[in-house]
Amino acid sequence: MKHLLLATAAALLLPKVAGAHFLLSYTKDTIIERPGDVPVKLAFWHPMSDGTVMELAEPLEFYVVHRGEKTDLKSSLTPTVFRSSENSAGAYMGSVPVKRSGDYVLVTVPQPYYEESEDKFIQQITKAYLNRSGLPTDWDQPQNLRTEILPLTKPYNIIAGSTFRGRVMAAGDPVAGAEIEVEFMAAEPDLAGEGALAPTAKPLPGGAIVVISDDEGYFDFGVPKAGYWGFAALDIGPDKEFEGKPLSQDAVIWVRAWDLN
Ligand SMILES: [Cu+2]
Repeated sequence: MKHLLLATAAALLLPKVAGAHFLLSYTKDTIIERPGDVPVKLAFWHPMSDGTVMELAEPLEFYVVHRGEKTDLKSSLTPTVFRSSENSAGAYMGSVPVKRSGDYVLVTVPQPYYEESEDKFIQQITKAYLNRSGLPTDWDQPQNLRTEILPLTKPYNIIAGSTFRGRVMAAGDPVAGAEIEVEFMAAEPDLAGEGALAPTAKPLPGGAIVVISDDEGYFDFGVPKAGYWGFAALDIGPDKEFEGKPLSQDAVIWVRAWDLN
């Protein structure tokens, strides 16, 4: 989405701009073979189109949960820049220590971002998952966030061609009829540099890919291709206002699909 160009159209025609922006919590891999510090890039971007990057302020919270235990990672954050095909903006590099076997659930709670073209704030509370040694420990547990997508499919090793199933939650309750935008991370960030690698897919015609949750908050999506897929349930969190303006509090989850070779 080119937010500024769309501003007029949005104001005149659309009740809600279908902006496929995603807060990335990106690691090169989800399966961590060797113990050590795994680099993480945080950037607020339109990853399917390698589009506009939004300025990311220092997150309010950045932590990992492993075997139910929370470890604050904010001290690992250092500011950096992220460059897309359209612009560049502030981003962060962090690091997560992966030692013992099991799941590592990465949680980022960003500061609300002011979207000028819509005169509102956006806060994407984001989860991503790592695993070491194949031992499942935490992935199926809620993290008790203001809003989140609870995975019902193990999120770090989905078979390309199968489905991802999730449940949309806000303040601990399922959310019926939630609008969930789906996006393929067509271009992956270059962790050593400030840009992205060459895109491996183009955005679909017809705008954002959207799924709606059912009466009990469940949704599923057929994952057609290996790589990272993001799901963002929009404007469903319990916090609806920030600094006197509307707040879209979104739940984002990143999952990783693999080809069955
Ligand atoms: Cu957008």
